[in-house]
Amino acid sequence: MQTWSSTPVPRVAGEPRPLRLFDTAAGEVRPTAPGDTARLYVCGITPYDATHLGHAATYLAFDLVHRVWLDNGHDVHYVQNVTDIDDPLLERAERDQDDWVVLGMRETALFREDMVALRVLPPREYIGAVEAIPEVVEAIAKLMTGGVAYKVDDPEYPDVYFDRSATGRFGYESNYDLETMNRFFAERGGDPDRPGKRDPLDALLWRAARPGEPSWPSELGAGRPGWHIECSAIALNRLGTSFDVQGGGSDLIFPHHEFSAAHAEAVTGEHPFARHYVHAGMIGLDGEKMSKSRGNLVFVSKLRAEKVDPNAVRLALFAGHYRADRPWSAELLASAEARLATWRRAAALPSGPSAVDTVARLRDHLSDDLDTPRALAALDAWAAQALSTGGSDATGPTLFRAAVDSLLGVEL
Ligand code: 5CA
Ligand code: ZN
Repeated sequence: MQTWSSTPVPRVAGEPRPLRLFDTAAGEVRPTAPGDTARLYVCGITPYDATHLGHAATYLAFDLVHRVWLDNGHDVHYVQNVTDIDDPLLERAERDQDDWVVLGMRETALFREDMVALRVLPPREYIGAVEAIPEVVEAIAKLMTGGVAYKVDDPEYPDVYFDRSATGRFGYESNYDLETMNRFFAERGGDPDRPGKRDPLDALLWRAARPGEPSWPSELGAGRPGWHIECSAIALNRLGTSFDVQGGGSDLIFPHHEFSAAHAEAVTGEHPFARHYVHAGMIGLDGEKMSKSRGNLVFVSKLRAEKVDPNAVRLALFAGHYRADRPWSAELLASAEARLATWRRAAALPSGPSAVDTVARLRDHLSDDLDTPRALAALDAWAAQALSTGGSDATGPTLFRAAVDSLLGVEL
């Protein structure tokens, strides 16, 4: 699939700091330790509706990971998928009498436009589930050979499932107890009551063709991929095993990332799938998680149509910590717009205070598990000083502007 374009990110003077991130599996903030090439996988959208501010917040958090690694001199191999075949897409197409392929293409195109507008650096590889079907089938075939994937005993619909006990480590990524796993599995697309499974928590790998549903011929029989194996195969085939960061929103901790890891580790025999599992908090509106199923959505494209400055959207979402569940509100946007205007006035001054220490603090805070609230406070302090007492350093405003652009992705 086509990725999207962006302007290059210039290097900013000063010393970079190694990036530390909270790892869900370890339950603590740990340093990332990429080689020359940092390897990042972030779960992409299911394109049955427009991108809302919850999605945007998650991609913006990982955009900061991307930018901090670039600042640290790494080449970043960033892979993202698009779940362009799955139940929600088929259900929406059916409801709206639309073609699921056209729906997916339309919403994916809109997502790319939204990401460009929000100045999100593109992944190097942007891969659709449909185009990855041959890789998914190959991975499932390996699991079948290893005896950890099985067909249910149903002559009509011989779906293929994954035996969750395959690696002996199931649960290491989420650290959830069985009761929590059961709850989230049922809530988030699992099918605990499907007859014929070895264990209610075993996850679907390959769904045998049903009348009226799209399907692809394969050695497993005609069908379509399950959800978790899609991300295992796409990530493994491009990043290899033990890549640096697997990312997504916290609603993907279980079952999605637990199973993506378990599938991949059962395919390769190697642990871990990813060295860090990093999760962004949920953006809410009016006291509830923003979600397509609840319908309480603020779309990025709608804000763009209202001529809201995308740089203000970035600042509004960065005003809270990426891991915190936090609400979107008109007040949040208004205060981000005010901050943006202040920073712009300060950056336009012919001279100001030195920005060297401010940029060092910006790097310190971002490298400390993307602490954007403190990063923004450090930048506020420079802008306030520049506008009140001024300064004679002609490089101050230019360095301030360059660092805000490269590290936060905000154009002043
Ligand atoms: N296609 C799958 C991942 S393989 C999927 O979850 N798609 S999605 O469209 O439902 O979500 C895309 C990304 O946005 C995921 O990382 C998800 O965790 C994140 N996300 C969804 N809702 C919110 C929200 N309210 N706040 C923050 N992130 C969210
Ligand atoms: Zn995924």
